[in-house]
Amino acid sequence: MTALVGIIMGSTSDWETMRFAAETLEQLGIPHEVEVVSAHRTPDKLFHYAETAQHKGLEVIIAGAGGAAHLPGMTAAKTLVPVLGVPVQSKALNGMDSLLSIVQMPAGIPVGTLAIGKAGAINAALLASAIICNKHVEYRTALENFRTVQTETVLAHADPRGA
Ligand code: RP5
Repeated sequence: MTALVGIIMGSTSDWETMRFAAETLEQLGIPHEVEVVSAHRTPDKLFHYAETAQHKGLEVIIAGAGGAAHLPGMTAAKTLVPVLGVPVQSKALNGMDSLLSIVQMPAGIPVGTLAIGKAGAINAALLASAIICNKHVEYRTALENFRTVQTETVLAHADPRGA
C-alpha cells in the first residue's frame, strides 16, 4: 500500500526515539515508510526525498533529529508536504538544542514541532493521523478508538497506588 506518512531521521541512532512514531502509525493502520536521511551527511538524498515526497503520495512527513537538527526545516524548505518535527533527546544538552533548532523556524517555512523524545514521536504520529483522516476517513475509527481506550485506561486506574 502506498505510504501516506514518511518518517525520516538524521541517524540510525534516532530510531530508538522514532520507532515510537512508527509503532503508533502501525497501531492505527496508517501506511507509512521509514528512512534515515541526514541533512548534514546526505544532503543530496534529503533534497531528493523532499522533492519527490508529494509525487509519491506522502501527505505528511515526520522528521526526527538531534543536536543541530536541520532535517525538519530543510525538508520543509523543499516541499509543500506538511512537516512535523521531533526533537531527539541529545546527550550533551538533553534535547534543548534539538528543540530550539526545530521550533525556531523563521517566518515563511513552517515546521510543526512536537515535544522532545518519545512523547513527541508518539504525538507526531497521532497528529499525522489526524491530518490524514481529513481526506482518508477510513482511518478515523482507529484514531477514535485510540482515544477511547486511552480514556478508559486512565479511568480504570484512578487510584495511583494501583489498588
Ligand atoms: C543528528 O545527529 C541525528 O539526528 C542524531 O540525532 C545526531 C547524532 O547522530 P549520530 O552521531 O548518533 O549518528 O544528525
